[in-house]
Amino acid sequence: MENNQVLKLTIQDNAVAIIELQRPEARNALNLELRQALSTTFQELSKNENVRAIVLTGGEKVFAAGADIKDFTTATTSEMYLRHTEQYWQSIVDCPKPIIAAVNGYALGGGCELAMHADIIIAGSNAKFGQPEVKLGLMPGAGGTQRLLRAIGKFQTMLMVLTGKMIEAAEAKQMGLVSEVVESEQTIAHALEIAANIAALSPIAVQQIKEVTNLGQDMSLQSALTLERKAFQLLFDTQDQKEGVNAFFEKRPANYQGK
Ligand code: DAK
Repeated sequence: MENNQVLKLTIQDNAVAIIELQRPEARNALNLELRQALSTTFQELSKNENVRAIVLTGGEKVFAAGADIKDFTTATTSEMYLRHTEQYWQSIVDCPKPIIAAVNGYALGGGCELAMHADIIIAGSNAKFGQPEVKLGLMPGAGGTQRLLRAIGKFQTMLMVLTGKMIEAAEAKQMGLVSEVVESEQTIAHALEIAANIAALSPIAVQQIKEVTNLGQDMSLQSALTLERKAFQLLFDTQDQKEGVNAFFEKRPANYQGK
């Protein structure tokens, strides 16, 4: 377990890592320190062979209330540009391992954008999603307009980003913004269960599936289908693929080594 002031990292024996944001006094607002810590942690976990799936959570009460608004009070355009905060988000985008967001309470602005960097979103029934930047005379800046658009379509996106309206968990599920809604006390446990299931599968297959699914949504269908087929073929050169097929016929659980 690794602790710094704004984030707690736990790596379990089952190859599941848990990242918990820890700025409760500011509703887990993403200040520079927290963004840097997230970035470094995702870089470390990407390389750590003992980690096969990652759960990202803000804990029981709040996921994240967005960027730290204190960082915006006097900032000028050139200061904002020179902060290059996109580099911190990029470490999450580049993480090849599956990320499961466990969202309780508010996921607003950069918090909603952070959740959308995950591959699976488990929401507690108390979760609330929103992009309220417009109410601050701003707009989403870490993918809010574009990731929402791809997840829920133009008209639901426009309603959220133009009004700053908050969406409850059940509605978010209906829209396609979350994968599953569970009782709030169960959010983290359920995300951990899904992560454990994925961590027991072949990490090479899992990572190929993540990569192809994410890349494919911005490609033409024909190119994406070709990418998918090539990745499928590539898996035949892995020991895990042979192990998976043999285990099926031998009626035993597969033991995937990631080779
Ligand atoms: N920043 C800083 N402090 C925050 C905060 C935030 N986003 N959200 C809450 N806090 C602080 C409050 O100021 C308060 O501090 P004290 O007064 O106790 O010192 C404490 O947390 C508790 O907040 P509340 O008293 O307001 O708590 P409630 O439970 O009543 O309400 C709330 C919770 C989350 C509904 C409310 O605090 C709220 O509306 N917060 C602001 C939400 C918001 O507007 N978020 C969007 C921020 S803009 C970019 C990347 C990302 C972004 C931009 C650019 N680049 C890569 C370029 C992202 C932008 C944003 O997210």
